[in-house]
Amino acid sequence: MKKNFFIFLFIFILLPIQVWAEDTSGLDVDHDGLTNSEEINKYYTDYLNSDTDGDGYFDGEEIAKHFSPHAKAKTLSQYDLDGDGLSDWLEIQFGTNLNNYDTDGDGFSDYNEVLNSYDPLNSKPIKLPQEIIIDTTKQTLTAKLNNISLVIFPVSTGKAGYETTRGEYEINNKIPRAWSKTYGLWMPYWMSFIGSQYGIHELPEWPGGIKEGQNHLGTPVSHGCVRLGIGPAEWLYNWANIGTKVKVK
Ligand SMILES: [Ca+2]
Ligand SMILES: [Ca+2]
Ligand SMILES: [Ca+2]
Ligand SMILES: [Ca+2]
Repeated sequence: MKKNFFIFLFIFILLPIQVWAEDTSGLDVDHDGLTNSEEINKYYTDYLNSDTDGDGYFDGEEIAKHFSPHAKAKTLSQYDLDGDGLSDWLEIQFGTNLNNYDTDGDGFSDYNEVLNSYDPLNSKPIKLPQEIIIDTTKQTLTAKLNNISLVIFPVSTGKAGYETTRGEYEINNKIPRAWSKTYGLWMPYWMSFIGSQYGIHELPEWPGGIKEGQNHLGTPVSHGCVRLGIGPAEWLYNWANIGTKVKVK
């Protein structure tokens, strides 16, 4: 009799409780468009509150529109839940944990790993592929790691008659401050990618210290090189390695 009771207890009470408990992760109890599991394990939102940051928009709606469900009027790119320097948007792209600054537990933060092109999901020092995309139509340069866009900068490429040649290349040399004999000017943060003649560099400087204006960025005015602004040129120079792929389209 006692044995039958326990069988009864298991089949009709404990088993359904167990099944119910397992199933809740796939449910969306607050009806905000995210499953309980996504809220608990991926986005760190309140699975019992459809609007975690109280801004009037559902958590799922915010994620779908690239807004942060944690902060009012901030996009996922503008918010950094764990404060490691890597935005929630990039954490989602790389598959790292939004709420843990060191997802793979190797002592290096997700931000540091991505900035130095290491895989933030693997505790071994594995490098991810870098790529630079130069869009001559949009006049932009995009730095990609593992095919994920890290940053987009405005550039100035070759003007009519001197167009930067489309194609696939790679960085073949880096010089912190190169001198152009042809044009008699300095090209800070020089990285050549078409032979030694064409490269990416900061806005040129004339002898005497006069620098080409920032307002040229976004307009093709160069003789074929790719000009970057103050700040972005240094960032890219430090980020890219010799051998980094460069695609001009
Ligand atoms: Ca939900
Ligand atoms: Ca909200
Ligand atoms: Ca972060
Ligand atoms: Ca790490």
